[in-house]
Amino acid sequence: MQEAIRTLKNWLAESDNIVFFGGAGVSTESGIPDFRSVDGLYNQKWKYPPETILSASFFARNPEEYYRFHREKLVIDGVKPNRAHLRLAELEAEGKLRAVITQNIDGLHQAAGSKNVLELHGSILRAHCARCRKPYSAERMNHGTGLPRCDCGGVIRPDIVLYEEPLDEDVMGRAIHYIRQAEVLIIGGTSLNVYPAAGLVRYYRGQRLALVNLSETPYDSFADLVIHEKIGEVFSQI
Ligand code: CNA
Repeated sequence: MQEAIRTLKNWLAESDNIVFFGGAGVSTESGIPDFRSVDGLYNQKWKYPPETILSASFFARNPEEYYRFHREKLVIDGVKPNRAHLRLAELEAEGKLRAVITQNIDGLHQAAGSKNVLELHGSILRAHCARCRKPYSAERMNHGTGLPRCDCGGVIRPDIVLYEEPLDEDVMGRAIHYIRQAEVLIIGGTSLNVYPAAGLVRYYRGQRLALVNLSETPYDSFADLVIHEKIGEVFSQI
C-alpha cells in the first residue's frame, strides 16, 4: 500500500489540475459518523431509517421528528477539520487543486480553509424558511428546541438537499465541468452509492483516478489507483 501512496504523491507533485470528490468518510476521523460504516448512522437505533427521516415527504409530514434526528445525529458540536480537509486546503492554496466537490453537509472543508467547495447536498450551517424562503442563521435550527419557525409562520429548514429533492443544477454543472477537465481526480470517503452524485465519476476522462476509501466501492475497477485506508492517514503522507 505504501507503493500506491507514493504513486499518488507523485501524481500530486506533477499536476496543477487536481480535483477532489468526497463524502461522509472524509469527516469520520473528525468524529462525524458516516451512513454505511459499521458505526455509521444506518447501524444506529432510531425509529426510522435515516433515508426516510432525511426525505422531503417526511420533513413535510413530521418536522418535529425530523428535528429530533437533526439535532441529535447531524449536529455535532466542537468538530474540527482533520488531516484530509487540511491537506486539501493546502493543495488549493498552493495552486494545485482546482475544486473540492463534496456530498458532505458539515462545512468542514471551508473550516479547513478551502475556498472553492461545491456542496452537492448543501449545508446544515445555513437555513431558510420552507414557505417563503427567507434565509436564517443555522443557530436556532441546530441548537434550539421545538420547531424553528419563520415570521411568516412557515417552518425553517436546513439548506440541505433532502432525499426526493433534485440537486442544484448550477452546482452539479460546475462539478461536471471540474471533473471533466481534471488531470488527477481523487475520490475519497464515499461509498459511491448515492445518486446522482455517484454518477459524477463517469465524467472523468483522464488516466489518473485515485480512489481512497476504507471499504470497496462499485467503482474500484474504474480507478487507476485504489487505496483502502483511512483518508486522513493517507493525506498526512501525500
Ligand atoms: P456513506 O455511504 O456513508 O459512505 C462512506 C464511505 O466512507 C464508506 O464506504 C466507508 O467505508 C468510507 N469511510 C469511512 N471512514 C473513512 C475514512 N476514515 N477513510 C476513508 N474512507 C472512510 O457516505 P457517502 O458520502 O458516500 O453518501 C452520501 C451521503 C452521506 C450524502 O448525502 C451525505 O450528505 C451523507 N452524510 C454526510 C455526512 C457529513 O456531512 N459529514 C455524514 C453522514 C452522512
